[in-house]
This record gives sequence, structure tokens and C-alpha cells, in this order.
Amino acid sequence: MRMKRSSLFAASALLQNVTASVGAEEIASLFEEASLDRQKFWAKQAECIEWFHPWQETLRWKAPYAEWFVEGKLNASYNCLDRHMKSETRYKTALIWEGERGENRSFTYEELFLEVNKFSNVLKNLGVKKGDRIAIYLPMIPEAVVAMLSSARIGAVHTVIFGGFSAEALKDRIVDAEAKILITADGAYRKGKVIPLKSTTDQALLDAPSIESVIVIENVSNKPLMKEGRDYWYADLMKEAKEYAAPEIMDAEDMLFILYTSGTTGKPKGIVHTTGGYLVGATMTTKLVFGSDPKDIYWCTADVGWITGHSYVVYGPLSNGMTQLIYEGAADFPERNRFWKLIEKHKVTILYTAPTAIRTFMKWGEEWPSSCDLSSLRLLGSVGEPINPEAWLWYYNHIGQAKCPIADTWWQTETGSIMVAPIASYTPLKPGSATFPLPGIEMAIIDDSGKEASSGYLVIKSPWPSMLRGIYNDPLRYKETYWKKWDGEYYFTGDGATKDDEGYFWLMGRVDDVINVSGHRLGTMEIESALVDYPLVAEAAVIAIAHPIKGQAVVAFVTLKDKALKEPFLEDALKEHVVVKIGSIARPEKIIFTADLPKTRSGKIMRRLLRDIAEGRVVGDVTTLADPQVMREIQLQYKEEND
Ligand code: 7RM
Repeated sequence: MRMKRSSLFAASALLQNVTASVGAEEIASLFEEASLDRQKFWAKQAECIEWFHPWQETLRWKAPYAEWFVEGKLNASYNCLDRHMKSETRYKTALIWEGERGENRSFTYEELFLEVNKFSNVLKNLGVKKGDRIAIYLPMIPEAVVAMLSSARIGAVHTVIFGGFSAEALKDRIVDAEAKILITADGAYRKGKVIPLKSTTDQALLDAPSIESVIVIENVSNKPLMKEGRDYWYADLMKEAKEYAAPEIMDAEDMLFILYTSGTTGKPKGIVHTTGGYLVGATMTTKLVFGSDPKDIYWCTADVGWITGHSYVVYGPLSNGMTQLIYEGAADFPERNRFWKLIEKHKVTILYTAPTAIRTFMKWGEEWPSSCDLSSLRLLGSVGEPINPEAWLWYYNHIGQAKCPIADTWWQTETGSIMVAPIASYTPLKPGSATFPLPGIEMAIIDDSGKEASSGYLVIKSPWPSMLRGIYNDPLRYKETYWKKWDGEYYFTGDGATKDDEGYFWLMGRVDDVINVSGHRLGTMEIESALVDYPLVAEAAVIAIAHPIKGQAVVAFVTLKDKALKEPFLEDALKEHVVVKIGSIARPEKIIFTADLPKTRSGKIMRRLLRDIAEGRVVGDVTTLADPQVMREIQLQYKEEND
């Protein structure tokens, strides 16, 4: 997407006003301290949370494994709750929840503290011990936050599975994590309809023997089946629970959670985060990027099923004692102005959302936000994908009313917290650039040989506190995915980037075979496995094409088994099959049936060539193909399907 130069200039000029230096000296000295002595800098930053016992060593680095704040003791739930009981924050609103039908519930920090303590006792009564894994499969309701904090409180390890995932995806994650308890709800509301989460859960559990008990939150009252001796209602268990559960004393390096994310093979990776470094990263960056006005009403629209929901709905904001809105429901229910109505009603001051949402709002038209009072907003955030300059400017003008800076934040499930982002009122902005790495974060753009370049692979040069500690049960894959390319010297993000002559970073998205649909990462292999699982399918190759709303959309090239006929129902049946196996975000936009796929002699499918066809480019080098002839056939087929 391209834009006129003049409008870029106009916006930059405007931004000089909003970025006038507030606390500029303080921020400049942070960058200064970090560049002089990175470890000393992080040691000082670690004071943003409370420790039961101080750590002995800031960093112990044995590439590619880091230990941060060695031997420090703490508890994440204590930092999000108990420590606020000692100040006025106790009486402040922590969560304002709004349901899709307009219902509201809110919790002060004290009320949330009480709920988490009771639920911690519920978990303990069910036999959960330190280190046990707890699966959480919930809609965006306050109990999702309660469940995560309770798990952290008793030293268990949570693995949150996005409520939109299918039974099969849920099962795979439970099995990999060997979770003992599953916390779910009877259902969720979405566009006025009820999604029966509990029945999906029952299906998943047919094949997930590690689960001993299921705790069900009544959210939609659809009276699901409850299995005697396995399933319990949340409300019943809470009635009997004691009011206080002492927070478990956790080591800085004890596991806090596992979060599954797509990789380049079919199997999702269980990204492991530990307690101390992660909490320092989430707490410090929330404060730095979003500021700390005690009167803020903060709203991050991410689901807790994604890392953004972990770091910037649960741990970062609550550890900082912020007031936040959470919303369970769709952006167009009952009308396309629901987000703007929410901002008006709750006087939201900070909105943190994704480019895919912004592009959808652009498509719906500016009349929806312009009919609402958005004057409470002071800061906007963006995360999940590159934000194109058009979307950036639309967000800036129509949502921020040309007075709110936009923090375009680049980071990953693996990084745990924001790595590249502007600091509001300090960093001069450029529409479409996430600007610079935060203090304490050393990043570079390098070429294949590892030399710094202005365009190439985005890498992180030195360990940071909230970095992943590995892939659950798969150390080899951890090394190969992130560290092998440059022999353990750099962490490889998997993204490409360029740097302009003022040193601004421009993030380009994935260079590997991961697709980013509406800010959700999907592995091409994951979708291909789902397609091949269908009885008539022989082989499948999945690529992404640019999509005006979702960022990227899935296109599948499929070959059928010898005797299978290409029946007219097949395209829909395959799309549906992918939805059942993975979830609706993975539904292919198009399926192209071809006689063969382009493969190298070693049998590697060359997706790059398929991308060339789909994007209408001249097909690249085909010399490594086993049979270069197949390209012509696929090209003809593609044309036919698209005419
Ligand atoms: C937070 C999150 C990570 C991938 C990452 C990038 C892409 C995220 C931005 C971005 C350009 C951004 N975690 N990405 N933020 N690309 N600008 N501001 O999304 O693990 O789910 O995805 O998302 O490709 O590697 S994630």
C-alpha cells in the first residue's frame, strides 16, 4: 500500500506538537543508563516489583539459556494484588467488565484480591500443587483474569487456550502440557449468539486423559451436561472456599505460564515464561509505553488467549495498579460503533488494539466513530502486525482526533513484553514505524552472514528479562528455531525489518512460513496438516496473500488422491475441515485444486513460487524444482479458478 508524501509530512508536522517533551530528561537518562551498563539498568528496573527475597545475581547467561535475578523470590499474583492492599489502590477499580449485551461488572483491587484468594483455595482443594499445569479455556470475562492470577498465586503453571480454538486444538495443547485441571465456561456470547464452550471442552476431553477436574463458570446459562465426579460449577466451589490463600514463594526462574504459538511445523510451540524476568518486563514496559497517570482508564482489546492479553491485560496493568476495561463480545454488536460507544461510556483514555481491527473500522467508515465522544482518549496503541501508513493516519485522525500519539509496539509471544515502541511524549513518531528498541533492549538488522545491514533479519543481540526460557518439552526445537541461524550469537525473531537513515525501525513481518491472519499467528504446516487429514486430499501447500482487512489471508493449493474426483462440494468441505481442526481464523480464503505441487528434489514444497503466482508476479527461479513443468499447470489452474 502506498500513500501520498504530502499527507505523511502533514502528520509528522502535527506530531511534533504532541511529542513535546514531558519528562524527557528522565527518559533520556534511561536510554543512557541502559547503554552504559545494561545489567545495572535491569537491576534497577527490577525494583518496579516487590521481591520477598532479593536476587543474588542479575543475569546468568549460558547461551541460549538465561536466568535473570538469580535466587530472587517473589509471587506474580502478590505483585498484582497484595501489594496494592497497602495503599489507596486497594479501593481503586481494577477491572470494569462489559458483556456483549451491555451488562457491567466491576472489581476493585480489594474485591479482585478476595476472589483470587478464594479461587486459589478452590484449586488447592482440588489437589493442585506447585508446578502443576492448569488449562484455561474461557471467554473474556473477569474469571479469566481470576483464574490466571490464582494459578500464579499457588505456584501452578497456566496455559491459556484462546476460546475460539476448536476441540482438537484444545486437546493438543492440554495433552502437550499434561494439564491436570481445565477451567472453562458453559458458553460465550458472540454477535448475539451463544458459543457452547463446554460441549467443545467435552469433545476435547475424550482424548485428554491428564485432566482430572473441570471447573465450569456459568456465563450464558445454557445448562450444559456436567460429568459427575469430574465437572464442578465455579460458584459452588467458591461458596465453600476460605478467604485467604498465602501466595506461594516462587523462585525468579520458576515457570509462570506456557503459551502455545504457531511455528513452521504442524505442532504448536509451548513457549515457556518464568516469573521474575517476565514480571519485570511486563510491569516496566506497561509503565514506560502507556504511562502511569493514576486516573487512566486503559483498554487493551486483546483476548487473554494471546500473549498481549497476558502481558497487557493481566500482568502489566494489574501490577501497575491501573484501572482497565475488558469487553466480551464483537466490535459490531449490536452496531458497528460498539468500540466507540464503550470508549464514550467508560471514558477510556488509552486504547491498545490491532491493525486488523483498525482496517476493519476503516472499511466500516468514519461515521461510526465520529458519532461518539472520544475526547477522553489520550494515547493509542497498535500491536500484532505491521500497521500500514494509511491505517496509522486513519487511527490517528479519526480515533485519536489528531491529538493522541500512537504507540506502534513490536514484540512476540517469545519476547514476553514490548521490544520496539515509541515512548509517548518523547519519541517523535513516523506513521508506520515502531520507532526504536526500548531501553535495555539491543536489537539489530543483519544479513545472512551476520553483518549489520539497513535491511534484513531482525535479531536481538543480548538477553532480556522477559525472554522465553525455552519450548516446553522441546529444547532442540528451541535452539533450532531461535538460535541456530547465527550459532547462538543472536536471537532470531523470524521477522524482516529495515532501518531508515534516522535509525527508525520498520518492521516487515515474518520471513518464515508463519501466516499472520488478523494478528493471529498460524503455521502454514498446521493448516496443511489439517487439509491432508481430509480423506480425499493427497497433499497441500498453504501460503498467505495480502488481504485488505485481515493483513494476510490463507490460500491453499491442494492435490487430490488418485481416484478422488473434484466434486463441487469439496472446496467448502475442506474449508470447514480446517475450521474444525484449528478454528475459524484459519479458514482458507481460497482453495486451488492442482494436479501437482512445486517441489524440490528433496521433496520440500516451494511455497515461494506459489506466492509468486498468487500475487501475480513473474515466477522466480524454478531450477531447483524436481519438475519445472508443474508451475505452468498450476498457473493455468490458478487463473481458471480466479476468472
Ligand atoms: C505481540 C504479538 C508476533 C509476530 C511478530 C511480527 C508480528 C507483532 C508487530 C508485528 C510489525 C508490529 N505476538 N508483529 N507486532 N509486526 N509491527 N508492531 O503479536 O507472537 O502473536 O506475534 O507478530 O511478525 O513476529 S505474536
